Amino acid sequence: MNKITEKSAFVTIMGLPNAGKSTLLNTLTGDRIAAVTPKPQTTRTRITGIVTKAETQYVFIDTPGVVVTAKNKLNERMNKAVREARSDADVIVFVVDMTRRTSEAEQGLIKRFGETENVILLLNKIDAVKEKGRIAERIEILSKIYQFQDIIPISAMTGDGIDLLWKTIDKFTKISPHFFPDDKITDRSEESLASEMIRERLMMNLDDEIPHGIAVGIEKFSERLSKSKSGEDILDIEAIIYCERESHKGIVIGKKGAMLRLVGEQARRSLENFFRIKVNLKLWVKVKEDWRNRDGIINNIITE
Ligand SMILES: Nc1nc2c(ncn2[C@@H]2O[C@H](COP(=O)(O)OP(=O)(O)OP(=O)(O)O)[C@@H](O)[C@H]2O)c(=O)[nH]1
Ligand SMILES: [Mg+2]
Repeated sequence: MNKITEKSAFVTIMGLPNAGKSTLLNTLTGDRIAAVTPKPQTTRTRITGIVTKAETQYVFIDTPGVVVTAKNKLNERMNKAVREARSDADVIVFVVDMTRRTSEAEQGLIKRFGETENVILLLNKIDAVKEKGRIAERIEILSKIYQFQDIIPISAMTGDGIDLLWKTIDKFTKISPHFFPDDKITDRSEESLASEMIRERLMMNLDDEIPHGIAVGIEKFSERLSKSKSGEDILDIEAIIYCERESHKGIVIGKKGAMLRLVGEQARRSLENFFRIKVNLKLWVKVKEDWRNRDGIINNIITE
């Protein structure tokens, strides 16, 4: 591509926990880059998804849901990741969950947008909204608080409204060289993607309290090429699941190892689909007390 005609746009995806930000990232990129679960505070760091269409490169930055009252250092780091991603943006897409009523927290975040920021309001999950009057009602409340560049009802899950979102984002592209190679889809390492896929499966299967205290560290990630032509190549992945208490460790392992087997089986399938190679996955569980307040672990496992 001729450098002079190249364009790019940095698009930061922001919102409260569980609004559907990571679902939106995955829909826009067409890849399962970010973990998605029904539990709030799934995303813990900024995750970049890159889409290059002809001369234009779109860099989408999925961020953790803003935690209004941070309870630990991990929460503080999450909010810092949002601030940083926000300052890099050509345009911010602010995602709200239309299956819930607007909250003080939602309105508080919107009030804090500055005049010089470009913000598009996305009314997400409209597939699940039965009374369509709620859409007009929400627009009325939120547009009084801030002058959005645009307001678009979407379903990040079904793709409804996403074409219009692409067209709207196009208005914010700038002449600029591409920041990433045109075939790159994310800035996350393969290890980090693998760790998120495993954590996603843990969050989906474990009851409410434990998932937030879980972290997954990848110890081994290496390909074994088949010695024979007819044989299959294998990706060996070994991971440690960190939890905060001995009692949690028991739950993660489950009766006679049932939970760990279930999570391992589901994670292996996600990994095989994503990396398109046979995966040999080994999981261990370790206790690291109060790791969400320990910088070393947060640095090594969450934000690497
Ligand atoms: N019905 C419906 N559900 C959706 C839609 N988008 C997301 N969801 C669901 O909402 C839940 C949260 O989605 P995520 O994408 O993980 O939300 P998030 O904003 O990234 O959440 P955090 O990372 O915790 O801040 C999941 O159960 C999704 O399947 C949508 O358009 N329609
Ligand atoms: Mg998320």
